[in-house]
Amino acid sequence: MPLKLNNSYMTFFAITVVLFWIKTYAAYQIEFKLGIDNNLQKFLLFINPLSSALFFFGLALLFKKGTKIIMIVTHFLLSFLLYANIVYYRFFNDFITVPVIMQTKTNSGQLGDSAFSLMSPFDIFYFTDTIILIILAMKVFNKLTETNKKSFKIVLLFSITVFLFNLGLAEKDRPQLLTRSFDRNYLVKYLGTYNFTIYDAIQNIKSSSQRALADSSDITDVENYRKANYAQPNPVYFGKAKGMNVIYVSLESFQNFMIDYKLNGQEVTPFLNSLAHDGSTFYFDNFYHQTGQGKTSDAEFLMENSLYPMSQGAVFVNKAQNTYQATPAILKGAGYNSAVFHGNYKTFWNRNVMYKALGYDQFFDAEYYSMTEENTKNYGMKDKPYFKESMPMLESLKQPFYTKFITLSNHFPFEMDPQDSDFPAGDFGDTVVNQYFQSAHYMDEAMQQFFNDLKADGLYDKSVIVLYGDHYGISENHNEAMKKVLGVDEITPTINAQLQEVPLFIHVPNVKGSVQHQYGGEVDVRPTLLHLLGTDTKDYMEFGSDLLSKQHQNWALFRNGDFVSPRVTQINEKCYSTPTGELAVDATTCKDIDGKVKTALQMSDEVVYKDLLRFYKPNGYTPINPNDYEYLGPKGSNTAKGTKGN
Ligand code: GP9
Ligand code: MN
Repeated sequence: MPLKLNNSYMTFFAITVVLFWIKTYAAYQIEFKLGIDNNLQKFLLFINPLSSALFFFGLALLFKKGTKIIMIVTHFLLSFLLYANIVYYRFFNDFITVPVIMQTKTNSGQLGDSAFSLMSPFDIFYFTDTIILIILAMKVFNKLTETNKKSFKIVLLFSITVFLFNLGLAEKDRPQLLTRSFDRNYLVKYLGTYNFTIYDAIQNIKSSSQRALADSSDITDVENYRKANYAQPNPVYFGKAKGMNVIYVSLESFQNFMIDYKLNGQEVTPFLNSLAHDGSTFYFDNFYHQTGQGKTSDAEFLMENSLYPMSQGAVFVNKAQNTYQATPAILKGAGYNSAVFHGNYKTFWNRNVMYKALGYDQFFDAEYYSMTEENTKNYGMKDKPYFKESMPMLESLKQPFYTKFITLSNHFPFEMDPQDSDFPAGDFGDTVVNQYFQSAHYMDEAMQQFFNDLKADGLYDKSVIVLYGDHYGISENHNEAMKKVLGVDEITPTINAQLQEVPLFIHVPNVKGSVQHQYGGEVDVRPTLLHLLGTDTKDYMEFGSDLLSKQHQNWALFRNGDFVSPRVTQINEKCYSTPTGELAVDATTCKDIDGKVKTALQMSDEVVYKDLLRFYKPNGYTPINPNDYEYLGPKGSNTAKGTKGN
């Protein structure tokens, strides 16, 4: 007797799952550029639609009646979600998120027209399987009997197993995928479009509930705190860079121990060393990164908002819908035009969304660079071709400009292509540490090249240049090798804290600089810079203090609540003497700073988690509207509406 397949709901269910699975996988291949690097990623891309297909279509098995119709409707809705993502991606090179849907409500008119132009008659392919299912349901599976709940339970169990297997493999390839949530592209690549949508919805619900509970009275405490902690500008430097251009450079993973470090008698970063001692640059040698899981993006956030990043997750990803009063927006009022240059794709760290909230007019991302095999490594452009190709774009900007360059070559695991490094690797028994010297040397040469180009085109004399290491490059996992690098018997808690030092350089034309020993962190750069440009920060909600001010708070906190100061260092609630590294005899010496650190983090978290800046308008500041900005890439118009820069 032939098997009565057409009599089983499970067969109809299996066909639905398989059709949908194949279709989704085909869409991944045809429509999205997900940057698949290895076989594991290929495999994950293939299996990732399965868990959501099993789960969503399995839900229909819960119903005694109308199971087929519910399955088909679910199939149509999920196909529609996929297709919406495809159309959106064709234009924006990005995936739909909850905030995008919210915005669509306000821009629906314009969006309808442009969406239509992105569709093609061949797109019917993305719904053919729905049509096949309808035909099968009517012609073949027309005599189905009842489902039973047991099949639902089995399917659910299967779906969860597949999901956990998928997530486990994804975490193996990309640790902390969900907690750090680097990039939408990555989440889709590893977990699939449907799981990504669920993840995104959960993140948004979490975020908006914190926001919803806040009201305008919550800002009062923060305002009072701010008034009490404001450090007045130093009259010697205030306004010394008025009207000048600003060029920030984020030196990827660059730690301060590298400055003046000699490997077998050879300086690793001779150019940056020369800046540190040239007498015309401020070089801060007790300056600390304060980043959390958002790494580079957290550093950017600190530097341009003078707020602390989040203790978990990246503020760029989770709080990009907040109101900010960031430096590009502030300087817009002083006639500045702003731009970011970065040789990675714009969705990484959700930059294309966050930069709108910060008020960046332009974002030159990977699409503006020749991302050839030869020019790229790891996350994107190698520093030398990156700076070379950036020059004409920088020169095209209307002055005065405020710009940020984010380098990439000195990124973990610091591997170099042989043709890019003539510098010897270290010999410390640890590949990562050994390679760090080579990639830092390459970055140093790239910086020298950039400075030479700036001098050649005259921008050097008209620009304040700020260079900073974004965060550590060598983690505690490499302490064995670091002992040898530093020539110490043990990496004590205080040495470990000192390894969080990153260099900060500020060069102001016609201002004499010098080595500065005051303690500070990334949160302090914004008031320092704004005061140099002649903008008093008194009315801005900042948590840092001007490094050049006489009233500068001489300590730096870490995002986990530890801190460093000239006298004491607190790690894990233990108090150490900074100069000796010994446990402090009298732990109360840490108490005073400890209280300040806890309050600072708590107040800053209030602002960020509850989106309090929406209730506050600094004197003389004109708020910006993130919806006025769009970064469409070289073919589109990468300019803020109404603020055309070039
Ligand atoms: C990626 C780059 C590196 O675009 O900024 O990010 P990181 O991993 O250092 O945060
Ligand atoms: Mn980084």
